[in-house]
Amino acid sequence: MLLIHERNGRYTCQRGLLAVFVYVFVSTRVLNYLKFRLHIFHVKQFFHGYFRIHILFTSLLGLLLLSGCNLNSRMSTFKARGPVAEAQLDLFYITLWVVVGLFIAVGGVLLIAVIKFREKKGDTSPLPSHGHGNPLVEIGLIGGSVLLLVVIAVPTLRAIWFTHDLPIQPESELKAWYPGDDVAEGEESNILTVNVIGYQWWWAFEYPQLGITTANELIIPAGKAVKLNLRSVDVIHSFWLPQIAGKVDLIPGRANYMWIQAGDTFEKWAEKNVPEGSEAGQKLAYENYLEDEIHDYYYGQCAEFCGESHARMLFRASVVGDDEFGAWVSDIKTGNQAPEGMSWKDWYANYDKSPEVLTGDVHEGLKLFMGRAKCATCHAVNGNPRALGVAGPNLTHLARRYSLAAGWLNHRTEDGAVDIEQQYKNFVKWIDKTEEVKPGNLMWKANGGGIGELIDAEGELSLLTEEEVHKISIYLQTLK
Ligand code: HEC
Ligand SMILES: [Cu+2]
Repeated sequence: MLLIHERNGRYTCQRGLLAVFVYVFVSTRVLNYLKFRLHIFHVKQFFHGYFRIHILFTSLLGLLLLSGCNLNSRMSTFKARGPVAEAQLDLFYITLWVVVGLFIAVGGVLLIAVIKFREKKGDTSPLPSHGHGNPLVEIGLIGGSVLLLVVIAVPTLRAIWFTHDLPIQPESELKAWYPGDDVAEGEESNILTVNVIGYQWWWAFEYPQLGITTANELIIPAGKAVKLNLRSVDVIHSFWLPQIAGKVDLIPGRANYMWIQAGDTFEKWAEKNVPEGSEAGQKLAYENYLEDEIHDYYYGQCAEFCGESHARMLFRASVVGDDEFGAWVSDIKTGNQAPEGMSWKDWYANYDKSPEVLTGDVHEGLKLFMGRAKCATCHAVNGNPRALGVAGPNLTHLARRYSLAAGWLNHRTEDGAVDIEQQYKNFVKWIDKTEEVKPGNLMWKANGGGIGELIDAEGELSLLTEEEVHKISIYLQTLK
């Protein structure tokens, strides 16, 4: 049970299998040791009993741990929610069935041979004759394997091409669905592009056609193809959003790309569902399909070991409707206001000349954010003209996000709201115990610039106090 509370089911599964493996390995070793070192292998009775318990225990352990393998989780590749993941899942099944067929054929022959030709009590007949060199069998086996390889190769190549080439889909072009009028010139006939940039241990998502940047929570429109340019600023990372698409690496100095799509286009959906009724009725049914099955919250993860906190380099994706997407873009552009409805100009006039008039947790939190705590040297908040840092995630509308620290701390309720109390706790935890939450991360220690290295006027280490952490967290909660 210890293992089964993990964040997204995947670890539980892997660790479960690992645990069974380790148990079997270690116990066989121990058994061998006892047998040969202590010369007690003649005590047949003992081992007979032991083996029974051994097998029983292994199976029970295996079953218990496998029950943690949730094929229905937000990270399950068996619950494909878009054409790319579907193509990959289909390929998996084709390969699986071919291999299962092979297993049954080979295993069956072996089983028959073992049973039919085994030595019976009092059997004195000579060994059965060997039959190798039979041309029919030899050619048949070669031909059979070639055929099976072709059966696997054809769909594999087709899937590789399908997932590699950007799809030609007029309904995915920005001009066909994007509700705003702020698309960069010449981009209207292209599909939405997101630059995914891997950092140790978080993700930046830039939308160059729309002029915005966000971090760790990707927002994409339902039913539209999206191009992802995959870049890394440090080491190799790998973008993996299991329900939407398989992994592609982000390699320094190499321009990889992929396309993803959450949900089918109308045409594809209609093909699968053979809809009846008027066109308007069909469109409505299609909208419902997007709403019910595709608008959702998806889990992703870096899938290439990239250093100390690799295992905590997750990300999330929200798939939303076209209008919601448009509204989100314009909100990110507008950015966040200064506290209590002040203009940034007024706020900074006070901050520069008489900061003591800015009182209360929110103002004081912001003063710390801009000043002593140095948050703004690494973080940008759109709207705030002096928060322009780029070494860390962009924090615009941070309080609307459902997670923190690249998906590691979660504050989303089951029904899709932000859990305000949990969010506060997560902010405090992250600022106060950054290093514990994500070992080695570059916010805590960054060549003297991190918040684990703050110094006072005398040059002595002077970490943020509990009171200061509280104020900053209260301020962060206003970034709605
Ligand atoms: C030296 C640069 C640096 C400083 C200074 C810094 N941060 Fe960070 N911050 C980062 C980096 C890098 C990350 C990503 C860490 C990770 O997930 O591995 C981060 C992550 C975050 C996140 C999580 C964002 C997300 O999208 O999940 C928050 C919130 C945050 N920082 C707030 C602050 C606050 C508040 C301060 C000031 C007290 C601060 N940071 C100071 C670099 C910095
Ligand atoms: Cu990584």
